[in-house]
Amino acid sequence: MSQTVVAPKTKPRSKAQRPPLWKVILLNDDYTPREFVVLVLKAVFRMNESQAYRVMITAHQKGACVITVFTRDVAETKAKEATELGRSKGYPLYFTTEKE
Ligand code: TYC
Repeated sequence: MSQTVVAPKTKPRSKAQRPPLWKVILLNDDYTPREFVVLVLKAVFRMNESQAYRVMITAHQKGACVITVFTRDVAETKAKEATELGRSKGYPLYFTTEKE
């Protein structure tokens, strides 16, 4: 006897279940030392050395680099935390957020 196996319908999750995501963006500046940018990326965004280095060098060369996406609250908190780490050392290091 042959049987037709029907794959379960996978309805896309409704918008209500998928909160909009916000990008956290690293902006380049002329003063913050590269090593310090890498340190902040590792500390705040839990990146390893090579991930952090790649993000830093991309921002350095292109002016900005998307680091990650989070819900709005988390994105804003992380961006603020990272920006404040730079500020605490007197650097103009800046992280911003943008709706995806
Ligand atoms: N441009 C900085 C320098 O040359 C390093 C840097 C890289 C700063 C990325 C910020 O987001 C940044 N020292």
